[in-house]
Amino acid sequence: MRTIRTISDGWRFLKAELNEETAMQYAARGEAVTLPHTWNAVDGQDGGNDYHRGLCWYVRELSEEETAGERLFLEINGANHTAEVFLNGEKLAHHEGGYATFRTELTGRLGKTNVLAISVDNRDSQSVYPQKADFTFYGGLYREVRLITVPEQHFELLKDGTPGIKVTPTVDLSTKTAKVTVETWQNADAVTVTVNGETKTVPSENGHAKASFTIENARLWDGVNDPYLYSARATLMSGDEIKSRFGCRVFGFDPEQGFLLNGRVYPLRGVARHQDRKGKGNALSYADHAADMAIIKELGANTVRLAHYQHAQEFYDLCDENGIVVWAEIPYITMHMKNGRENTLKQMRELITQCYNHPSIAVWGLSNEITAASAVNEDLLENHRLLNDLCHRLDPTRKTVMANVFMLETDSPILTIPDLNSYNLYFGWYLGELEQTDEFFDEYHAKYPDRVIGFSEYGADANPAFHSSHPEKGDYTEEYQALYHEHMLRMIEARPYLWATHVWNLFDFAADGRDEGGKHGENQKGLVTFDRQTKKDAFYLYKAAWNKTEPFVHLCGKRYVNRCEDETEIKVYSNCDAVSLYADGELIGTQVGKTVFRFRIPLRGTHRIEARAADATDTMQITRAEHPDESYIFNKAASSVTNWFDAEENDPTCFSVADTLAELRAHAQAGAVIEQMMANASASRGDVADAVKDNPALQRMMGRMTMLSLLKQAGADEQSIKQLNRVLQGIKK
Ligand code: GCB
Repeated sequence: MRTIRTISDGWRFLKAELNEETAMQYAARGEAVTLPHTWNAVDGQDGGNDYHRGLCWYVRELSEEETAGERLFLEINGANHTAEVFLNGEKLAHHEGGYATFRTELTGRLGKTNVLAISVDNRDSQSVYPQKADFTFYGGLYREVRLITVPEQHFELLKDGTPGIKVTPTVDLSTKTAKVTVETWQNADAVTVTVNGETKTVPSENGHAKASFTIENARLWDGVNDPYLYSARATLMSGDEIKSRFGCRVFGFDPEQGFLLNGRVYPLRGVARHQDRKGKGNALSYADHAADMAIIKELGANTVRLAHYQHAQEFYDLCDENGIVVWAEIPYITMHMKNGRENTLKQMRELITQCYNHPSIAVWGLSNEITAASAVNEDLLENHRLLNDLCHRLDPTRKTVMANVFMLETDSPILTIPDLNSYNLYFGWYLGELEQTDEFFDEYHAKYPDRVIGFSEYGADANPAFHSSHPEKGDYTEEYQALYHEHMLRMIEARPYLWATHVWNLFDFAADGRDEGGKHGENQKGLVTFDRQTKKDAFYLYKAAWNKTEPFVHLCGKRYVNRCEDETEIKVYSNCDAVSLYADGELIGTQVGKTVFRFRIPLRGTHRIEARAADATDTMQITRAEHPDESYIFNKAASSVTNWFDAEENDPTCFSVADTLAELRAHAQAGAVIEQMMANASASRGDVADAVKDNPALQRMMGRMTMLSLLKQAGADEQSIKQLNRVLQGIKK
């Protein structure tokens, strides 16, 4: 018999860099905490990039009952970043990497009384990933900690946090037959395995056993349509038993057709998810995970990129059950560390070993934007080759992929390493114009017709408190985010070859180093707010495009109540092909179309607006305001730059900041001014600026932008822009 006991309560937490002896000595004075726990739930989310990164202790006494049984193992499902386990002062384990499960055996080390002390450390490191990334590295024992008791003869528990059972289904679509191989690891002579009602006993050689089954007429795991799960059970004579669910499916990737599920074209359209939540950090309950999955289902997505690290097993389970195809990855991100190679390989080994059986996982992500702050040198290439080979060795059934940063040249040798390609592009947000995304993929696809390409990240920040009838890049309004995604949705729909697309991000998440868009410490690219309470308009755009379950209609701009204009646009998102709009009970009009429906209505006082499509309705109230509602505007200083410039009379025969970078550069004198200014700016911006400088494709893109929009994006103040404009106005065209 195997017993699994979650030990959540009774822990003492010491936020102090002590040695284990002192930690145990002072444990009683520690704060009483319940797991899961993080010490950064508050300071990791409030901005300032000053959250506590240190070594802390969790100490707990184990009761006699808890330590009973033949063999006793401790299972830790997530300790960020590095952990050490001590039992009665003796060090039993050291684990590097904050997102995978690891176990250690306590048998033979137990005394009369038993004190468990676990140090968890999220300090800077030269060798454990992640170290540089746009999210908070919450420290803590933030997932379940369990005690597992097994008989003397038992399934393997230690190696890379293995579940002890590996199930490989191979499906022949023409005959609908699945060959299922079940492998187990144990210290016994034989194993009894049951799959789909058939039981076989097979010998174990050198601790490894393999049993094969055939399922005729297999019911496929068919994504959101029918995520059917089988189960495999393995038992030993001793009574130890383990189970795993699995799914019979075939994933295909094609440079023209994109993704195929069970032989048919099945475009992967969805979102990326960071696991954290407002007020809780990464210390989540099952209910939190389930609530996130319910939002993915409501959206109608069929894929999720579980970024940027291994997520909780509960979440991969939810993906299996709901038919959501997963991109899984390790936190090899932003900056390559020359001493980090071993850690990337270890995190990948753990990810694959622990997640192999999940039918929802389609690809292993080797890295994310790894060239953002590192050059493509031999060490980085070698690291990727090793990771890629490791993935193929441990799992020949799945493909590998990387999420590349926009400034990585498309002819970079690194793109030839993984099986599939994918880019994170933020044109229309950080830099450039929306259409440059379309151009990027068109050029890429034309240049590399044999490569499978995807869109691994795109998004724009929005604070649902901010609104505008003239949304523009950088204003953080809900309306700009919606426009941004309308463009991207059209762009994606016109390019069926994109094997997967993932909105960055489903939820706002903590990046304690950020301070923008009216919030401290948050990346606000979510379609839903950090507390999961507010779905921004862009959420409903995708719902209208993807969720086909029932007629649905959404009125945009519900939070944009006070509108200072005589006429206003009412935008409706719907999955129906006709939408009628009513103002104060009167029909304004009916429009036939797809996803986005636009109406204009005159504004006089307060109006009740209603949209109807099939039997779905949505209502809101808006008001004609006398004065602009200041609470809708973020950063008045920045927006006044635009106002100031629009009002300025420039001499059109001379250069100005309204000219594009390329126009300015083409002129000797104006070009010299710009080069000088850019050199000064990039001196203070390090690696990224360097990478931009050396990248001709990016230079071309920037060339098409006006100097004013480049300066605004770089955060230039009004005075410097005026100054430059004055200089340029002195140069005849
Ligand atoms: C990226 C990164 C992601 C960031 C995102 C952003 O490309 O991969 O981690 O959060 O951009 O919002 O800047």
